[in-house]
Amino acid sequence: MNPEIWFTEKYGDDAGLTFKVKKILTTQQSSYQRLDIIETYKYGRLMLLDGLVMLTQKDEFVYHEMITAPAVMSLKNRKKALIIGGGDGGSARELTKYDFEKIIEVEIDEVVVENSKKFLDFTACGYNDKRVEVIIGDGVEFVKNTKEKFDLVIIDSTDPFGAAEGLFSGQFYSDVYNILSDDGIVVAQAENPYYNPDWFLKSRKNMQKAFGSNTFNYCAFIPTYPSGMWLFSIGYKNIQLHSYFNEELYKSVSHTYKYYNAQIHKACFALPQFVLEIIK
Ligand code: AG3
Repeated sequence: MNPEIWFTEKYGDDAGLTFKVKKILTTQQSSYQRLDIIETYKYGRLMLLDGLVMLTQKDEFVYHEMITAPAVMSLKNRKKALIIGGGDGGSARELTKYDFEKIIEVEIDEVVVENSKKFLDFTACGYNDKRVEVIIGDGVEFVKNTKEKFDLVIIDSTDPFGAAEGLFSGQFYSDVYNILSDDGIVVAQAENPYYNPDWFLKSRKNMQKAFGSNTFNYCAFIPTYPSGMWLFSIGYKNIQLHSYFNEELYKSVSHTYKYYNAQIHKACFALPQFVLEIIK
């Protein structure tokens, strides 16, 4: 008899999302977290950190396009980009679609980068581009200490506890503000409004402490994250860029998108009433 194996990510004590597992590809304990990469029937390969779904092969395109494209289309300059976290390489892959001169990724956990290269070539292919430099280290420390300026900072973190807790703090966002160029933009994944409205609010409030009314939120639909509705926080150093859309750049890369497009660029900033109530 071949027993069926199912994996469930639990959302608290009484809900969750379950996948039928074809194969467990690797299980490791790093200094920071437990990593599992599994092969599922419906969603292809899945990366879990501490039992939480970080990405699936089938729907990672939504998250990685949406954590990058809306900001990139509003940028004036595309010299240097910084990714904090993002060890699977998906955010780096997206940024290599554009003409950035340099893309630095600061990921705390080498085990995530190494195993992504081994098992998740669909995201780790981002690392093949020569403009991408990976620094294994603490993003909080990097942002505090670097003398460099960046046009774009992407905060591609896990949920806000353990290794990622500092990436949701007010001090961190004010350090990010200081390393942005004059027309710089920051984007952070900001959790979901159903199961973790407090985490979402923390992301928004703390970004607001540094970026004030230049802070906005937008959403995207990612079936394998808790509730399927995912929020992002975005902060502009120069508020005029919130309404700037780089038509020419969009035309040159739009064929590479599977989720993002010009309509989504506008529409994603429209938030449901219950989300507006959370941030009121
Ligand atoms: N980072 C955000 C994942 C958060 C999902 N949370 C959860 N499943 N409880 C994903 C990293 C992809 N580069």
